[in-house]
Amino acid sequence: MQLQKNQLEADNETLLKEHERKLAFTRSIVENSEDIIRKLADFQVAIPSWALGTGGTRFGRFAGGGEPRSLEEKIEDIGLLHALNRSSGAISLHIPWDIPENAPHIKALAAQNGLRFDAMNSNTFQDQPDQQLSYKYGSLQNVNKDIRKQAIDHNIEVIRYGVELGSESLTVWLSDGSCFPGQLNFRQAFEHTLNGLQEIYAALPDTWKMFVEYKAFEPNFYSTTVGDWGQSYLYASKLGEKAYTLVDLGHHLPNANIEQIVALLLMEGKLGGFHFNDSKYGDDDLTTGSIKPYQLYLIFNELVEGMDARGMNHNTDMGWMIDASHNVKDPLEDLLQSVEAILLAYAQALATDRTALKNAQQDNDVVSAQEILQQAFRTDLRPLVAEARLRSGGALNPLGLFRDAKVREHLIKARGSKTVATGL
Ligand code: PSV
Ligand code: MN
Repeated sequence: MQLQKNQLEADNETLLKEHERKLAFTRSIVENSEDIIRKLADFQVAIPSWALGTGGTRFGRFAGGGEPRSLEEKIEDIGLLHALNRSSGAISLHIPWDIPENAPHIKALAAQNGLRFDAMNSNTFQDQPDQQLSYKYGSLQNVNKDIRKQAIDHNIEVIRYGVELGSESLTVWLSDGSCFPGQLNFRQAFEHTLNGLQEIYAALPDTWKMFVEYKAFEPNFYSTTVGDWGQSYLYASKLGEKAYTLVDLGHHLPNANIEQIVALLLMEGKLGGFHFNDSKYGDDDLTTGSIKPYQLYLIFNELVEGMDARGMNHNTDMGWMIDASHNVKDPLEDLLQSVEAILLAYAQALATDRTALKNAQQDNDVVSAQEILQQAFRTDLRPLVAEARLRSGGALNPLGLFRDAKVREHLIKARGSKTVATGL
C-alpha cells in the first residue's frame, strides 16, 4: 500500500490552522526555534527489519494481522512510516531473518521508498535449521574453535550482504555468557571473543564501522561476555578506530545512569550506535518515551552536548535505531509513537539553555541547574516537531492519518490476517 499524496495534504489542511496557532506560541517562547526545526527535519532514525511484526514473550505471541511476509513488504511498511513522518528513512537488517536474496532489487525498492540501509545485524544467538554447529554454549566465546569460526564466518557474510546494499556498519550483539558459576573461564571467554571480533574487524571495508553492543543479562543469567559499557569499550578500544560501543537503552541494570555513560563514551570518541526503547524492569523493549520520558530527555541532553563538543553531525555521525518489540500495539503505530518521542526529546535537548546551564554548574547553583533542565523538558515543543515534519512533506498528525487512511485494514486485506513476520 502507498499513501496518497493528496490524502496526506488534505489531512494536513484540516489541521493547519490549529498547528499554526500553536507554532506561533512556541516560537514566541523558544528563541532558537528555527534551528531546532531544521535539525529535527534532518534527523533520521532507522527501523529494524524485525520490528514490523507483533512481538511476544516466551509465554505467547498475539499477532495482529497484516504483518509483512517478506523483506519487500517490510520495506513497504517502513516506506509508509517514512511517508507519514519523514524521519524513518533507514532500515536495519538482521541476517538471517531478512536475507536480501536479490540485493540490487532490494536496494532499488528501498530507494523508491526513500530508504537507505543502516547497520547490518548478525545473529549468532540462535541456531538456524541448516546450521552445522550449535551456539548453545556461546559463539565467539566458545571453547570449540570450529564453532568460533562458524560465528566469525557468519559475521563476514553479513558484511558482504551489507556491502551489496550500501550499508556502512555492522552491529555485533552476542548473547554469549554463562548461566551458572563455574561454567566459564571469564578471561578465556573474553580472549576468544576479542580474537573473533578482530578477525571480523579485519574484514570490514575501510569506510565501515563496527558497533559492539552490550547487554547486562538475558539469555544468559549469570554472566554476559559483553555485559556492560566498560567491557564493550574495552573490546572497541582494543579493536581500533573503526570499532565503537553501541548503547541500547534497555541493556542496563536497574537505575543505571545512562546519561553519564553516554557522556563519557562520547568524550572518548567511542559512542557509535544507539538503540532506542523504554523499560520498567529489564530489556522490556517498550515504546520509546512511554515509561521514563525525563530520562530520555536527560540522555539526549548529554548526546547533544557531547556531540557538539566533538563537532559531530547529529544525524550522520551516530547509528540511530529503534530496537523495540510490540506485544499489544499495532507495530506501525508503536513505531510512529517511538519516533515522535525521540524527536521530542531531541528537540528538548536542543532547546536547553546551555550557556545558562554551564554558568549554573560553575556557580554550584544546583537549583538553577534543575530549573534550566526542567524548563526545556516542560515546554511543549510538539509544534516544532510537527513543523519539521510538515516542511519535509510529512503528516502533521502521522498517527491520526494512519488511522484515518485505514492503513492496517488495507494491509490485512492485501496480506491476510494470519501472517507472521520473521524476527524474535
Ligand atoms: C538484543 O536484546 C538486541 O537488543 C540486539 O540489538 C539484537 O540484535 C536485537 O535486540 C534483536 O534481537
Ligand atoms: Mn539492541
